[in-house]
Amino acid sequence: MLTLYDYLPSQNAWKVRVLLGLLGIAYETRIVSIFEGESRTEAFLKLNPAGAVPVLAVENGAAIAESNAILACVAEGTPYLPADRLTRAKAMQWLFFEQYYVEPVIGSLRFWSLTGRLERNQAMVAGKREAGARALGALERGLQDTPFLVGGSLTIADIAVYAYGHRAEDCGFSLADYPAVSAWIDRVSGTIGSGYPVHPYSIDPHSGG
Ligand SMILES: N[C@@H](CCC(=O)N[C@@H](CS)C(=O)NCC(=O)O)C(=O)O
Repeated sequence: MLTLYDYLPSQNAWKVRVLLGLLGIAYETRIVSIFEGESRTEAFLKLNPAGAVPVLAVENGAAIAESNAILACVAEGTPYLPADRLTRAKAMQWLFFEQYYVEPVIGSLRFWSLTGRLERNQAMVAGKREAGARALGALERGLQDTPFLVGGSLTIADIAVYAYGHRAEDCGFSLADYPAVSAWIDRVSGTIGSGYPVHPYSIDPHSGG
C-alpha cells in the first residue's frame, strides 16, 4: 500500500491526491504537521532530504519527494503522462515551468497573503508580483490554441499548473485579465470534478492562517 505524507492546505500535496484519486489508486495518508516542525525531524528527512511534503512512500521502503516527480512516477503508463517522446517533453516543459514560475511565486505569495506573512516578506513581494504576472501571461499565451496544456486531454502538466495557478486570486491577481487561463481553469476543474477540495490554512491552528 502506498503512503502519502500529506499536509492538507498544501497544493503541492493536492496535486498528488488528485492524480491518485483520478486513477483510483488506494493509499494511506500520514498528515505531517509542518508548522510544528514534523517535516524537519530526522525520520522525515530520511524520506525527503529537503524536509517538505508531499512524499509518496512506495515499495521496498523507497520514497519519492517533489510533487511533480511523484506525478510523473504515478502517471507512468497512463494517459496522464503521454508516452510519445515529444509530447512527454511538452508535459515536462510545463512541469518545470510550474516549479520555477508558478509554485515559488504564486504559491509563496498566496501562502504569505493567507497566513499573515506578507509584511515580514515585504522585500520580496514586488518581485514576486511581477514574476506572477509574467507566469500568468505565459500561461495565457500557451493556452491560446489548445484546450489543455498538452493537447486535447488532461495530463499531469494541467494538474500541476492548476494547483496554485487557479488560486492566483488569493494573492491579488485578477484572472479575468487572462481569458484563456480562466477558460482552462473551468475545463480542468470540470474534468477533475468536485472531490478534491482546496483546504484553507485556517484548518491548522499552527499555520498562522
Ligand atoms: N518543490 C516542492 C515544494 C514542496 C513544499 O514546499 N512543500 C511545503 C508545503 S506546500 C512544505 O512541506 N514545507 C515545509 C517546510 O519547508 O518546512 C514540491 O513541489 O513538492
